[in-house]
Formats: sequence, structure tokens, C-alpha cells
Amino acid sequence: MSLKETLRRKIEEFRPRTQRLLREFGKVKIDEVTIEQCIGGGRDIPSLVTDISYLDPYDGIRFRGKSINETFEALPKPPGALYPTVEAFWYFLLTGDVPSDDHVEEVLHEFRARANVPYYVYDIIRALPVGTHPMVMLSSAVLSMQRDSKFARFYNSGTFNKRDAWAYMYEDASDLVARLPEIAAFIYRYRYRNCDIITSNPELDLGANFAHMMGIAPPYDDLSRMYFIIHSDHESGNVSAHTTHLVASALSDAFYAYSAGLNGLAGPLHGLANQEVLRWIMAFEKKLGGAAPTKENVTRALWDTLDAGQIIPGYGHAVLRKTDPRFLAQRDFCLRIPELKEDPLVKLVAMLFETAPAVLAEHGKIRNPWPNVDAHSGAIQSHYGVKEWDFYTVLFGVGRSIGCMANITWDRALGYAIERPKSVTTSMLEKWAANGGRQKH
Ligand code: HAX
Repeated sequence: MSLKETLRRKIEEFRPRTQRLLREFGKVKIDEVTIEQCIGGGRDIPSLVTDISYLDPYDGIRFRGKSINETFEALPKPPGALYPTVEAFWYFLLTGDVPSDDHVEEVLHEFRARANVPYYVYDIIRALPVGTHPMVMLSSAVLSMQRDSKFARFYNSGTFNKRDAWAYMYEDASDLVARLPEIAAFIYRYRYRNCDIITSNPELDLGANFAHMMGIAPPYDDLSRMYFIIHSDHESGNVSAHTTHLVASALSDAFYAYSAGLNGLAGPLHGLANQEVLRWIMAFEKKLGGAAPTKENVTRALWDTLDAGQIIPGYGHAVLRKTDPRFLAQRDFCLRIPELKEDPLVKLVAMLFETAPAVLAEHGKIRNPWPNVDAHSGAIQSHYGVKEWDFYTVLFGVGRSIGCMANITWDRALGYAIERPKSVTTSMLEKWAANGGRQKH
């Protein structure tokens, strides 16, 4: 049975659960909201539903109930590879089932058929002024493909109905995931390799093809598979996933929605932190002027940053209260490859891991002094020659599309409502504060 048919069956089976919750238990209370949560970015207010991943503050992310290591363990891998294909992971995220080799083969086939990037996407990237950030290139490229959205065509067809909407969202979502590696590699080679573009090799899986189009030898193929999988999804409340979900909730198609999500990912408190980490490390190395990094001078540099009122990029998290397992997955990758383990930048990342949490804890502001996903990726990319750090968030954007696209397909399948939380005024908060809480009428 095809992935789409399997998904159709799963959706039909699942829908009654959501409908029953709404119909029979819609008024059951699940939480209360404080003033601090209201002003402070909505932390911990349960107001989104997803079954694709769940983020536990201490255990980290679980994709469809599996930890990162369990996911790597369970999914089929290409011969000789350490990590599963993105195609296997896409099947798993969408359906919750571990795919067989035949299922993976079918997704590989499907992605090949979908991977053709329309010519105008490249015209748009080329038309952007010199010095444009690669995230603007990526977001513009994604937005431009809205022209060919199958969901938008269905909406305008006069036969639109909520029940079938997911199938058209699935079409756009799959097209987008299949095309992004080629667009990202094009941006890289266009911008940083004198427009020396390497054409796609459709015989390869998504991760290997990306490595090929980047012009980087193995194990960059395995790195790409691992990297895209760990960056895919982090439940729904993070800025990129939430923005994508929010925009799609207005029945905007996948291209409108993900372009918006990418713009959120481009913020330095979110996905751009990976470029900021390498920028911080390079500035630190420059300051050392050739001297070896030691725990003492790393500690001093961390305090200098904090004393200047700046943040330490790659540390802290809105939900996590422990070292991010996505950081540890990247560390594991380094430990498996001897030359990477000995790379000076990778060693410096390890030294920061040993020193920064204690400094941040002593500084006393941060709630979670442990590294997040962005603390490691730049050092690994740099080892394989991708030293242009303003490209790093584009890599994140390729990975994040997998989770966002799986989510908005299910959003439409379950008919989630247009998102519209309620605002209050400061005067109202002051009144409720004086009264010890909001008065019930
Ligand atoms: N360095 C210095 N100070 C930090 C800090 C850091 N890395 N992280 C948080 N703080 C400060 C905050 O600025 C805040 O200070 P004020 O009270 O003066 O405003 C205080 O500690 C409390 O913040 P928090 O509750 O611990 O953190 P938030 O939930 O508000 O924010 C962030 C979470 C991830 C945005 C934050 O920790 C941060 O800015 N980290 C650095 C940037 C970063 O690595 N971002 C990537 C996060 C992962 C991700 O989304 N990747 O895409």
C-alpha cells in the first residue's frame, strides 16, 4: 500500500478520537494561566496538539514516541550507513510506523518524481541583491513555489472540502520536502562556490544527494541524514513550527506557511543561533591570537560576553532543562569519526560544554544552562568545509521542513481550527492582579 493510502487509513482511524474529545469533553479544564505566562511568551500553556513529536524537559525530544537513539536504531539504513534515510524518517513521522525496506523504496521513488525544482525558483534566487542572507534566498524560493500549489488549486476549484484537504496538503508538503535539498545546495554553490552548481543525482537518497550536490565526500552523506532528522521536529510551540502551523491554519498552503516558518527560524534566538555559535567561537579564537584554548581563557571569554550584556549562543532553552539530546547526537557523530573527534573546533565545543553550564549557572539568570542543538552543528559543518556560517540556518531549514510538513498535513486531516488566541490589556492584568485573580462572572 502506498504511503498516501496508508496515511488515508490512519487518518480515517484517528479522526473519531479528536471529534469525540471536542464533542464530549470540550469543556474539561486542563490548565490555568498566570500573568507571568501571559506576558512571558506563553511558556507551558497547553494550546497546541500534535502526535508527531513530544518534548520532555528532561528526556528531550521523542519522535512518535521514540527517543533520537531509538529512532536511529529502529529505522532502515542504506547499506554501510550509520544513520537512516530521511525517506524512512518521513514515512515514520507521517504514519507512526517503522517502514519496511519496500516502503522506503517507494518514498525514494516518490521523492525522485517530486524533486524537480521549477526553473523560476533559481531565477528568483539569482535576482536577489548581492549580500542577501541565504535564509532570505531560501524563504523567497519556497514562497515562489506557491504558484504551483496543489492545495491552493483545490481550494479555488469550487470542490474544496475540509475532509479531503489533507490529501492536497500532503502533495505540497511532499513536493516541498523533496525539493529543498536541491534548493539549499544551489544557494550554497551559487553564493559561495562561484556559481559552480552540481546537478542532482536522482539515484541517491535525500541525504546522500544533498552531500553530492554540496560537492562534499562521505561521511557528509551520513552527517546530512543525521542532521536533517534531528532538526526535523521539536513539537509545535517553537517559533518555526508554530508559525508554519499558524499560517496554515488560515488555509494558506504549505509554501506560504513554510516560508513564514523559515522567517521565524532565521531569528538569532531560534535557528540562527547555529551561525552565532560559530561566530562567537571564531571571535574567541581571534582574540586568543594563536594561543591554545584552555578552560581558564574560555571561562574568561564567557564572562566577558555575559558582562557585556550579551547571550551565549547555543545555550539555554525555553522547554528543555537538561543537555539537548540533539547536541549529544552530534557529539556521538564526532566520537565515531576519529579525525572529527580531533578537530580543534570540535574540541573547543567540548571544552565549552565543560565550562559554560557552570558559568551560566553562576551568572544566575538562565533557567537551563545546558547546550541546545545549535551549540554543536557549526563545528561539524566547518570540519567538512562548510565554513560560511550564515548558511547554517539554511541547513536547519531543510531539516525542519520534515516536521513542519508532516504536522500541517495532519492539521488538515484533523480539521484543526484557525488559530486565534485571546489578548488582554495591561489594565485588565493589573485589575486581576489586585483582585488576586480573574473574577468569574
Ligand atoms: N546566555 C545568556 N543569558 C541567557 C541565555 C544565554 N544563552 N539564555 C537565557 N538567558 C537569559 C535571558 O536573556 C533572560 O534574561 P532576562 O531576564 O534579563 O531577560 C534569562 O536568562 C531567563 O531566560 P530563560 O527563561 O532561561 O530563557 P527563555 O526561555 O526566555 O529563552 C532561549 C530561551 C533559547 C531563547 C535563550 O536561552 C537564549 O537566548 N539562548 C541563546 C540563543 C540560542 O541558543 N537559541 C537557540 C535555542 C534552541 C533553538 O530554538 N534552536 O533553534
